[in-house]
Formats: sequence, structure tokens, C-alpha cells
Amino acid sequence: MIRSLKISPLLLSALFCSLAVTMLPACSKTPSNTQKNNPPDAIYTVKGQIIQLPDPKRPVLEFQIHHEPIPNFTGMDGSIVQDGDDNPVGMNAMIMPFTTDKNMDLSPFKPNDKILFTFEVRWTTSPRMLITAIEKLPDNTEMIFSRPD
Ligand SMILES: [Cu+2]
Repeated sequence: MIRSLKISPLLLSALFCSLAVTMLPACSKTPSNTQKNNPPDAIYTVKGQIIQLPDPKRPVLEFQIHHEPIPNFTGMDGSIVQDGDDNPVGMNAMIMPFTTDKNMDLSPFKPNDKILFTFEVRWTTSPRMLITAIEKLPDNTEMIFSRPD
């Protein structure tokens, strides 16, 4: 079964930016100081909606984001994650916890905000999913949380 993936121009440019980030550090808005000597396995830029903000006073509260599908998401082995029918699908839209750099100011953000964010993946060290850039999108930004058939 083959699914066609409709990718919005914004997401496409975001994906291109995430590719460029690996070659051009200047593209990254908030370089992570703590991870300088520990290059990520992958970097993605994706749209999402804030479900829950972290609270420094209550570490149990994670930063949770409902992110759009990430069709080029690769697993630990470096290949695009497949579904049960061996089709490369990457990562479906889901609500997922992320870590942010301690220096990142999240005060402008609130639950339900639509955002464009960049995160780094490190499979063998922590944090596994580290957000390095985040920006607020207009409230009327269209979000796609289901995979087109
Ligand atoms: Cu996810």
C-alpha cells in the first residue's frame, strides 16, 4: 500500500532548513550550549501545538507538544521508520515530551499555542529529544495531525 504524502510548502521549507542546519550552524536560532561537543543523530523542524508547558518548580510536568507527522524521521539505525507493511512513514503525529535548553525562554508561550520548532535527536545520550529553536505561529495556522490517505 502506497500513501501519498502531502507536504505543505511551510513544512517543506522547514525540512529544508533542518537539512541546512546540519551544514550551516547559522540557520539554527538557538544553538545549544550544553550539546556543543555531542553532535545530534538527526535534526527536525516541524509544526506543533503546545499541550503542556514545563514547570521548573514541578519537574514531573514535561513539555508536551502535539507534533505534525515527520515523514523523514529516522530510527536508531539511521533509516526512515517503517510501518507494519514496510512502508517508510517516519513518525506519525502524536503528543510527545521534549526537553528544552535551560537557557530557552518559554515565558511567551502558553498551552494551545501553535509553534514551529526544531529539535535534535540523540539516541545514545540524554536528552534524547532536545528543542533548540521555537517560534510562535499565527493562531489561524492550519495544523495537520492526521496522515493523508
Ligand atoms: Cu513523536
